[in-house]
Amino acid sequence: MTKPSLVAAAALVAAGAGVVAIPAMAATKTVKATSANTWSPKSLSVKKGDTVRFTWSTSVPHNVRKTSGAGKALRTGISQKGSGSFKVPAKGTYRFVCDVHPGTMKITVKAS
Ligand SMILES: [Cu+2]
Repeated sequence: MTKPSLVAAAALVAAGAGVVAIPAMAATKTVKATSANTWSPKSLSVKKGDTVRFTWSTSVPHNVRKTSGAGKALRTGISQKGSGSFKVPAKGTYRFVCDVHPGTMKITVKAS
């Protein structure tokens, strides 16, 4: 190989590397139950592929249930201490509630 062709090959490799999409690292976002029987935060923005993890450890029992959005169902048992995780499969809007406190413990998760 002559030197010019090496340079051309290197340029091609560099150009190719530029168009390869580097997947973003999937993140886990945590949502916690508060003593006021709300989720904190009350709304959340995530990326497709992220995991939303709900946790609670309070004097009052809770659970988490997905009420809308794509993907698998999520419904945990009701207990004073527990958790539930949902991997967001696609862009869109997802809603979750606690069945014990559906009026106050609801959260909208928007995935982009
Ligand atoms: Cu609750």
